[in-house]
Amino acid sequence: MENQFPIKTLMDENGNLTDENYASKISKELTETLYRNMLRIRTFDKKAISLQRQGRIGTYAPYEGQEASQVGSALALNQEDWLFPSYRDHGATMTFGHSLKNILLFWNGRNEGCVPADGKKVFPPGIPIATQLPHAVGAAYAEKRKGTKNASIVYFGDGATSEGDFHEGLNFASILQAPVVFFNQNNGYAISVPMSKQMKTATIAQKALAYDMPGHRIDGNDIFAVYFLTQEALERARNGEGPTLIEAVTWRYGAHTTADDPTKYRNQEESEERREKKDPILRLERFMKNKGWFDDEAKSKWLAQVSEEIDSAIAEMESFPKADPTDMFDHVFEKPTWGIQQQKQDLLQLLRGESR
Ligand SMILES: Cc1ncc(C[n+]2csc(CCOP(=O)(O)OP(=O)(O)O)c2C)c(N)n1
Repeated sequence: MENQFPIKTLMDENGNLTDENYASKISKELTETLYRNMLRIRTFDKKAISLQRQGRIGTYAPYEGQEASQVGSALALNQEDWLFPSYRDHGATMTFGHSLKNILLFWNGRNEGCVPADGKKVFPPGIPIATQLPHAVGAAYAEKRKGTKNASIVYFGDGATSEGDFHEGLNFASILQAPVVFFNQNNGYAISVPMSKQMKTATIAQKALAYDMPGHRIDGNDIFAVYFLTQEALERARNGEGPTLIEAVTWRYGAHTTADDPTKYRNQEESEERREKKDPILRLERFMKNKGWFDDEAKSKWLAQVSEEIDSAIAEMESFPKADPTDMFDHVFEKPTWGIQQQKQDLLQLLRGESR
C-alpha cells in the first residue's frame, strides 16, 4: 500500500525543484513570505521553551522541525476560512493571525488565550485527541449550507488517527461532502509511541480510501509541497468536491511537551541527523541560495524583528491582570450547574480563610 502513496516532494533536500510544473508559481516574494514565517515560528518556539524553563509559562508543546507543515498549510488558507488546531499547532495559528500574546496566555493557563483576533475563525486548541475533527466538519458543513466558499482546515497528529473522532469526522465529511481539509502531521510519535506500534498501515494517507476521499502523502518538510498541495485541496473543497486527507510526513526534534524527556524513548541522534539533512528552514535556504535570493543581512534583520515582536508579546503576557481562580468554574455551561456553583462557593470560602 505504501507504493500507492509515495511521498510527494516539490523540492529536494538540496533545495532543487523536483516538479517543474510549479516553478512558475514560485516567486521571490512568496519564497520570502514562507521563509520569514518559518523563522518567526521557530524563534517563538525557542523562546517559549526557555520561558517554560524559567517558570514564566506552564507546560509547552514544541513543534520545532514541523515549521514547513504549519506555515505552508496556514498560508494556503483564505482569510475567511476556519482553522481547528491541536495543542501543537500554534505555529499554524500565529501564521494565520492569532496573536502571540494570546498564544502565550494560553500556555500560561489563561482562557483569554483562546480568543482569536477579530474576524479570525480559530478554534481553541483541541487537547482531548482528535475532538477537533468533527468540529471542523460541522463548521465546514455549515459553510456549505450557507452557500459560501469558505473551508475548514483541521490539524492532528499520527496518534489521533487511532481515535474514534478521526473516523467519525472523516465519515461525516465524506457523506456530507463538507469543504474540509484534514491536515495530518505525521511526526512519527504519539508521545513515546512510534507509528509502527500505533497502526498496522504504513501510511496515514491510505486511510482516506475507506472514506472515498483523496489521500495525499506529502513531504511535510518541503514547504512548497505543503503550500501548493494544501491550496489544491482547499480549492477542491471550495468547488464543492468535498474533503481531502493530507498526510504531511515530518519530525519533531524535541520533546512531546516540556514535561517529557524524549531520550527515554528514542535515539536523539536521529533527530540531529534529520536536522542536518531535512530541516525545513535550511532546505528553503538552500533553494534561495541556488536562486541567488538568499541574503544573510536580510535574515539577521528579520530575526531581529521577530525577536522584538515576541519580546513585546511576552511583556504583554506578563503584565496581563492576574487570574481570578474562580474563572475555572465559568464557561463550562451557559448556566452553571448546582454542583459547579457549590464548588465555586467552597473555593471562595477557602480563599477567605473560612472553614466549611
Ligand atoms: C482522548 C485523549 N487521550 C489521551 C490523551 C493524552 N495524550 C496527549 S498527547 C497524546 C499523543 C498524541 O499524539 P499525536 O496525535 O501523534 O500528536 P502529536 O502530539 O505527535 O502532535 C496523548 C495520547 C489526550 N490528550 N486525549
